[in-house]
Amino acid sequence: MSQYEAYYPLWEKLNIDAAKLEGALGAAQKRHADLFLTQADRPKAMGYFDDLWGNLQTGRIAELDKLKSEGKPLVGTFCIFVPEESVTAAGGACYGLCSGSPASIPEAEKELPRNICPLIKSAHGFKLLRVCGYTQSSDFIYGETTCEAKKKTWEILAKHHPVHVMHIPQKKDEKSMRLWREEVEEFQEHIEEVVGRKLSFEEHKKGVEIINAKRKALRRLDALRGMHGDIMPISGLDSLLVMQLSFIDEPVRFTEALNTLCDELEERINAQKSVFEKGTTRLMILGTPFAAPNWKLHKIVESSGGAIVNEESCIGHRYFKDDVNLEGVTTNEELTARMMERYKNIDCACFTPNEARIEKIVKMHKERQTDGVIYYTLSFCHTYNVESHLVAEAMKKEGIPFLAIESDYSPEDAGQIKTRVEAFIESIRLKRGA
Ligand code: BJ8
Repeated sequence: MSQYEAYYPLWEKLNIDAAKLEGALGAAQKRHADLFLTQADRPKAMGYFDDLWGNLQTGRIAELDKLKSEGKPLVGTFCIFVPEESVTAAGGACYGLCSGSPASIPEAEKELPRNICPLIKSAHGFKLLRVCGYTQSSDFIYGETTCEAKKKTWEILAKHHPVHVMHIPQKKDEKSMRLWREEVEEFQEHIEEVVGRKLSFEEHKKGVEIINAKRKALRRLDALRGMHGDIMPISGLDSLLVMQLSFIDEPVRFTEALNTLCDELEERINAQKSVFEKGTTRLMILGTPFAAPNWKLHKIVESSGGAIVNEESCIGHRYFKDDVNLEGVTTNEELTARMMERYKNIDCACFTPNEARIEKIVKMHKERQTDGVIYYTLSFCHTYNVESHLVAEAMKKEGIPFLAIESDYSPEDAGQIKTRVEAFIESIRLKRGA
């Protein structure tokens, strides 16, 4: 008897290809076990996140199904510009869709060109193969116009699933912000259509408070993992898993579990307990998002003498660095304006110009006392790839060691990346005289 048999009726209801999903889950669980469970001296509180990974397409999908049966909205997204606060306000779930696996890419390439970003192809393949419970559960997918690959893929994806598209401007002037605000209001209307009524100010405020609390807990993890010198109480790989799951889990429960983990990390710091040896090279990763199960770079770096102390990425610091300021807010209109203030500070490379990002990277490097940065670009992501030139110039000026890596989801370049990462770490050590 299959361990997933209890979920067959749910998968069938969601039009999931159960045989294919079951095969994929076996591989995903094995990879998680090989990479994560073999790490020495992990925090005990990581158990919650390991279990969550194990329940990703089962228990968590059953929770979403329950929400749906109560008339709550379920919204799948690919970008942190989509206001999850509004979905939370409606009692629904807003989550990142499956998009980090190479296994679904060949299927996607039947409809999409080969030379576009793997994140988009992976997500599209998940839909074609019907093996992502999140995609299948969604009332609609909310896409955005942040890059060429995304905005054209939505037209094709819409043939397979309901899709709305949010127009994200590429500048942050007054005119663009007015358009953006209209797009956010339209998003809120779509949510209200699902619940069949207007959401009150109190509901909206509650939604923002829940997501603010989640971001605060993620900032706490960020500070604990990388701002205590040689004492690094958790690996970058484990931290990445937590951040990836922050886009999937029920936010109140997730925040509680993360704060429990942070309490344990604080105890470890007090006891001077680190999972890395003294003098390990401290690195920050900059660039495009790491959708689960894209763990390749973290694994390579942390098995090559480096420790990753932060990700300047949307699955990382860019997501949790700012809260929505609720001080003195009394109406839904004011609340939306405050949300816009926060969204405006997201320094995605889709904006031009985007100087604030470079200033922020230098500041982050100083705060975390990193030994160098790795600029990570998913293959064919033109905005982040082009912007890497400006970031490299700024790092050179500041004397910060810099390595640029462009990669997709396949394991084929792992050996080559490892060689480059090892050489980078060695050059940093030589410079330090270590
Ligand atoms: S706010 S980084 S989540 S757009 S899909 S742009 S990697 S070519 S994901 Fe993003 Fe929102 Fe910006 Fe963040 Fe490049 Fe690929 Fe496009 Fe991508």
